[in-house]
Amino acid sequence: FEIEMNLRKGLIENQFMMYFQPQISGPDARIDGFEALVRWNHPEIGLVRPDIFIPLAESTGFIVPLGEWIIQESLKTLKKFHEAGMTHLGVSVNISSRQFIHEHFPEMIFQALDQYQLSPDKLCLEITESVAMEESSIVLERLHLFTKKGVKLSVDDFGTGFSAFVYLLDYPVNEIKIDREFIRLLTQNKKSEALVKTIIDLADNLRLSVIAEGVETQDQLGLLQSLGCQRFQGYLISKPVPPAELTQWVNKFR
Ligand code: G
Ligand code: G
Ligand code: G
Ligand code: MN
Ligand code: NA
Repeated sequence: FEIEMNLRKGLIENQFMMYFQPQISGPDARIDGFEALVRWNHPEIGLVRPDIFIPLAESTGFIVPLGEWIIQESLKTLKKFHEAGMTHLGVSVNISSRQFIHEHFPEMIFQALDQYQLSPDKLCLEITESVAMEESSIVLERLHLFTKKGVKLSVDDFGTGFSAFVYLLDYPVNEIKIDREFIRLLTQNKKSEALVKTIIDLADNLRLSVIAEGVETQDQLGLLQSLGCQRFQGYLISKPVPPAELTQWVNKFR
């Protein structure tokens, strides 16, 4: 209870911050978007990682107001780039389960896009495989709604849900994000290479875009390129950075 109070106080007192991690694509490695990643700068504890407070925010329902703030900050940052002429850039935002199925979630998203006058296809919602696969009519209904409106959908941590890939045939999603654990193992053994190749080919066959996350070395990048992957995110390119640094970064790699 006390921690929940702290989270709420944190939002009121502006202790949350958004960091952004560049995503690159194509042979000339241009930045085409960035993933929004929330941070909590606690006055006593210091920087608290989202792994710690997101599950708590989920279980208490605080994820709903926090999630709305995250969307606002992410679209505000994207809008600044669009106003500076970089209208090709998009933003990917992580959406947790409780948030995705919340009654007013779609309305909140469409209202925010409208407020910032951003095209829906410049927003990508990252949901985890377990949310995407949930046998719930509300999830499926919403995936269809967002797709109809042009909002992009990405399956995050792809491959960790031990899923039957078959759900991808029925679900309206645009992108899969290969989990960084597979990328970590990629150059270490042939089995993970085969697995990653299978995921990339599957995405190609289903006309889905594919992005590799957690790319840390030039070897991983080279191997992924040879396997047909064209979008990348990871420390090799840049760690998640605050908005001011993202601006410098984008200007350098535009
Ligand atoms: O930023 P970092 O790599 O430390 O993130 C750790 C975890 O927290 C990841 O699983 C990520 O998806 C999740 N996360 C980070 N930012 C957000 C956010 O804005 N919303 C939600 N729901 N999860 C987030
Ligand atoms: O679950 P999700 O994919 O949203 O998590 C993103 C997390 O991955 C963030 O916590 C981010 O800080 C982290 N991350 C981003 N790039 C790298 C990387 O190259 N290596 C590792 N180990 N983590 C990364
Ligand atoms: O030092 P840091 O871990 O942020 O650098 C990660 C990589 O990001 C660098 O090795 C470099 O390839 C790339 N990079 C290039 N310019 C910038 C920049 O202005 N900011 C950040 N964060 N990364 C950059
Ligand atoms: Mn993510
Ligand atoms: Na992930």
